[in-house]
Amino acid sequence: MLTDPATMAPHAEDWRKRYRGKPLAVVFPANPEEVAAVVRLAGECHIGLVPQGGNTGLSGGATPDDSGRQVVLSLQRLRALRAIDPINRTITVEAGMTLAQVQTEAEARGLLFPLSLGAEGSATIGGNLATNAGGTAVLRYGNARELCLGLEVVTAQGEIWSGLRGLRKDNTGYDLRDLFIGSEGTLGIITAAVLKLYPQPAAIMTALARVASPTAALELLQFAQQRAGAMLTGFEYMAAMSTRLVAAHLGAVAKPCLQIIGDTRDGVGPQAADTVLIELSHPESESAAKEALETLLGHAITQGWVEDALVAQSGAQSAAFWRLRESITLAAAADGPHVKHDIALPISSLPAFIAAMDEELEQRYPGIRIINFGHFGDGNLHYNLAPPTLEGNPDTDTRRAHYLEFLGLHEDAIRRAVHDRVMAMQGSISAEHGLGQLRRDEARHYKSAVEISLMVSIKHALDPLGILNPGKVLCLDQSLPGDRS
Ligand code: FAD
Ligand code: 2HG
Ligand code: ZN
Repeated sequence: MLTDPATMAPHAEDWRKRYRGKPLAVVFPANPEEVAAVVRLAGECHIGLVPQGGNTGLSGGATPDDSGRQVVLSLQRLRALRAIDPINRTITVEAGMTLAQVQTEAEARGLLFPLSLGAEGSATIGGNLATNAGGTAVLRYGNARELCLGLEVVTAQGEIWSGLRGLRKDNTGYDLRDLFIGSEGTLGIITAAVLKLYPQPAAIMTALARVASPTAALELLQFAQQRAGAMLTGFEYMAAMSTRLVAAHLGAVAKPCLQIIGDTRDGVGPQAADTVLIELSHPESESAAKEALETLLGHAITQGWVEDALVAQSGAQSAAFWRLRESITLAAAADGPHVKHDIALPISSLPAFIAAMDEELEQRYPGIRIINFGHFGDGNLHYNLAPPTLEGNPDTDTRRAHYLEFLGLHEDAIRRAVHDRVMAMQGSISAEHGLGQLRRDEARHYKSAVEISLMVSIKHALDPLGILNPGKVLCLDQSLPGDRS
């Protein structure tokens, strides 16, 4: 247990350093029984518990408030591999095991755990399930929910529910597993999970393609799905501004990709362009995978959807393409504060949304930088927005102050404009990062009174004392919304 503010500091703020709380303590139980004992004690003392895994969440869900009355409950010591069944293709791990470790354990047995995201070295399986994480392979394998067969959960009463079943089918009443998945630590504490494994594909081939427009990207997606079917395992979109930021802040990462993304630093080479990263996984061979990808891109070039493309010639080149994609968040963080969005839309609406939203924001906020990228194949965009840059070459502090001033004036209006359009187009304001504290009130604004009331009823039934992650997802102090019914 930690109680010293200095040693608690890394657990008291989120990855983006947007939220900082004042925990009473940070506790590190070693097994489910100890987690249960902590929960019972918290119930007796009416202390809020904030579950925390790798603390890589992007919605402030794992950050305590500043009341000094919340305890961070870290799952990091629960990291055992409990069982693996290669025939049933399941792995049972404790919640604090990192996603990368689960991937490694599967790989060591010739199997694949397909969940994949930029923070996988630190993010934990418990956090992945609590947020129902998505990432870059949802297109083929689904999100965290679809990769989980069973759970072990400590309830708000401090009891242990063992639902560690490795079954593909189980219709025996209410699905408690699915209730806990995506509940962001507000209904129970996940201590272990049974996860689905897949055969390793014989070959994985990636390509980077300059696309003429979001419409062209959609044409390419449709064609790739039609041609490659289940072999299409990744389809990521990066609008020019996102790769431009990587080139500006992480030049070495962008360098191997400049032929496609454009040399954005010295004006030499092609102009910055929108790019798509495509991944095919082939059950037979590398040559078959390469041929399939080259044929697909050849057709796309003939059709004018793709202007230029590079098929990775080695594992290292493929890794370089993925590094570009996964560095956008880091480059944007290095650039400074910005407004993050994690929206989902019907895939068919993506080009129309991008065109209309870009136009509206550019008109309202001249110079605004649209860092739009994401899991295009899932209809999930990270439509992030950074303030206009300052003229000249200001030092970091001046730039940061300018950005903060812009966001102080406009952040709420920008968020509302984006979310209003998303909702008008039958989308969602969070595809994969969850509500946490960042989008809690936005969700309340858009969801119907019926939906909020059902969510409140579930929360009251499972956590009547309100000790699990208070203030996240739902605000129980507020009356139900009357603005939408
Ligand atoms: P934490 O941040 O510790 O917690 C997240 C939430 O889950 C909190 O509400 C917390 O209270 C709760 N929680 C944590 N553990 C438990 C538990 N055992 N039981 C109950 N509740 C718990 N996310 C995506 O979906 N897709 C991406 O592609 C993606 N890429 C990312 C890239 C970067 C560079 C970064 C920094 C983040 C990215 N994320 C992405 C967000 C983040 O990595 C995921 O949300 C991840 O699933 C969080 O795992 P964690 O262990 O860090 O959870
Ligand atoms: C990704 O897809 C992550 O890279 C992070 O979900 C998105 O930085 C973001 O907004
Ligand atoms: Zn994402």
